[in-house]
Amino acid sequence: MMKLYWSPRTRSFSALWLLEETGQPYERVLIDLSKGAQKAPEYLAINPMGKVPALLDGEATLAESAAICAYVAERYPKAKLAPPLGDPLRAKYLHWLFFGPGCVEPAMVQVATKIEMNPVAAGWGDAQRVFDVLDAALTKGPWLLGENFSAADIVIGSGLNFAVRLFKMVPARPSFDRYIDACAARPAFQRASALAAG
Ligand SMILES: N[C@@H](CCC(=O)N[C@@H](CS)C(=O)NCC(=O)O)C(=O)O
Repeated sequence: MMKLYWSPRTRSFSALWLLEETGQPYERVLIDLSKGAQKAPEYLAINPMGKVPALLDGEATLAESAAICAYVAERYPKAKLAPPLGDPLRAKYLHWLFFGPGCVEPAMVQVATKIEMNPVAAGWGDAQRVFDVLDAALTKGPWLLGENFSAADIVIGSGLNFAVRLFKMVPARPSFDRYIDACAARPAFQRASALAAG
């Protein structure tokens, strides 16, 4: 059985939500950040970054929340959380999956820290552009791939939920509200939220 190393109220949320979407059994292993458990040598052997989440699956280990979402979506194809190889929808799936850690995450950090960067040099441009692009992509919906919900929605939906609803770092927009509401209406999201509340 897969083991998810996690902690409440952290970026573990997307991995939790995705595992709940698969309906597969998995074990949660709490890493107590307040006690520094993330720096224990046994945990650093799983994720040398000393951060949650991380996943153990037999002999395989990985970290980085978006990578865990991609891995688990491929591991359980019956859950239909990733377009299969050869499906043209896979192009947009990968685009949005990488847009999460590559653009949304640094844009959120930029909003929180107010650090100014040269937008030509910064891979995400600037926060305004990232949220404008997401706004346009989400205006049609219901999901990033149209009618097909995917792991990319879990990565982007978790990030937007944190940025717009939980931390109110990014102003709400009609497309964000509709999308976050659609994410939050999913039973797996609700189960993950209950777990993540600690
Ligand atoms: N890029 C990582 C970021 C993970 C991350 O920053 N986790 C934080 C909690 S939200 C953490 O474990 N912090 C503990 C520490 O740095 O000591 C991912 O997406 O999984």
